[in-house]
Amino acid sequence: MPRALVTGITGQDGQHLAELLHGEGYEVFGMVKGQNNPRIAGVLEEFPFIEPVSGDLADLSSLVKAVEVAAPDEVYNLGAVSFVAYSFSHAELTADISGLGVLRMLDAVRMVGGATNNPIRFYQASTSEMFGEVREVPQTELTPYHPRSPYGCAKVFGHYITMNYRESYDMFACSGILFNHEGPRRGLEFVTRKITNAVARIKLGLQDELVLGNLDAKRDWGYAGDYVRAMWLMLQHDTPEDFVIATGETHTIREFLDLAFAEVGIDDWSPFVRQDPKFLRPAEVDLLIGDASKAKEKLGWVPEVSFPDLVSMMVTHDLEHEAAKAHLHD
Ligand code: NAP
Ligand code: F7E
Repeated sequence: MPRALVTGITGQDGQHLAELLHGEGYEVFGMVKGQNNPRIAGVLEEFPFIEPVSGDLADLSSLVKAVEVAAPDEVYNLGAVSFVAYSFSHAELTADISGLGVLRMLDAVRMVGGATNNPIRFYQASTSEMFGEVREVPQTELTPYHPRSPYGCAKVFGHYITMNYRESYDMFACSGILFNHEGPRRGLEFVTRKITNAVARIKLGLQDELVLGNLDAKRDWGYAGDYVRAMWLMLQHDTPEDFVIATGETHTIREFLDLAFAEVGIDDWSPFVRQDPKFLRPAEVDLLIGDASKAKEKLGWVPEVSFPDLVSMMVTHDLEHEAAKAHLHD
């Protein structure tokens, strides 16, 4: 039975990936940060097959121990400070966890090693935020980086150090440059889930307005379930390479609002949405659109869930979830 260690198991992607790996017959070890992590109990209730191991990306010795305990064939480094807006006010923490944390995880993998005939394979969660102020449209594996946030800067370091360890130590280490991916497990701080949750609550009469920042930014939004499949395929490939994972379509926040409100029968969302400068960022990423041709050609990966189906899936989930919560309080 193959063994995988996943950091960031309590996050959106960690949960999707754990589900996929379990389905593929893996023993799944999930790294859990903190002495009393508030999120892990819920995750273990939904995915009882996950074996929790303690570890923090700020602490190399804890990572070495986690790799020793899990003795993995594959490590997926998904743990990070991942919220771009938060990274501006917590720049040092972001650099430490999302940047140096990658170096620590690579060192832990290198120190523990794995059998010589079966070295540990390493996946790094790189991001389209590295492209930032984009130098070309669409963005590919060869597009230069110009990050626009402390998060983007930390991820550029994580990306290059993964490449450097691959080239220096002959490690099977690769990065997926994933564009935004969403779904019902997305954190409420991110714009898509903030919108679908508010739309559901407005429809149910539980909330009367939705306060947002920049509505004109464009994102290439896919479904998280499709994207974790690409992570796994990268580690099954015969050579370690970096891949862009994207849908090749871009949409504004306004278009997301159109579809989300239409899903509950509201055609004009303007009376419900207010803009507040407090949600604007010191520097914005205006346009992202990825070209995943390499992943299609070499991994056979293509996204399956369309943009309208993704919005519909999230609104439907949040309607059910919010209605169930409201009944509990009746
Ligand atoms: P997420 O939901 O925010 O999850 C982040 C995870 O990181 C959580 O499980 C969190 O654990 C963990 N974490 C935070 N600090 C840690 C630390 N010091 N040590 C160990 N773990 C720590 O993020 P996601 O959306 O699943 O994304 C997964 C990865 O892909 C991240 O690296 C993100 O930057 C990257 N990425 C995401 C997207 C996207 O659109 N979702 C796109 C490109 C790249 P606790 O909160 O339980 O402590
Ligand atoms: O913002 C705008 C905001 O926070 C998207 C992370 O997973 O994807 C994610 O980063 C856009 C931005 O995601 C609000 O200004 C407007 O232009 O949902 P987001 P993100 O910054 O794209 C990348 C690929 C990652 O790697 C990251 O880890 O929406 N926006 N109004 C807003 N955003 C938020 N959060 N809240 C608002 O009220």
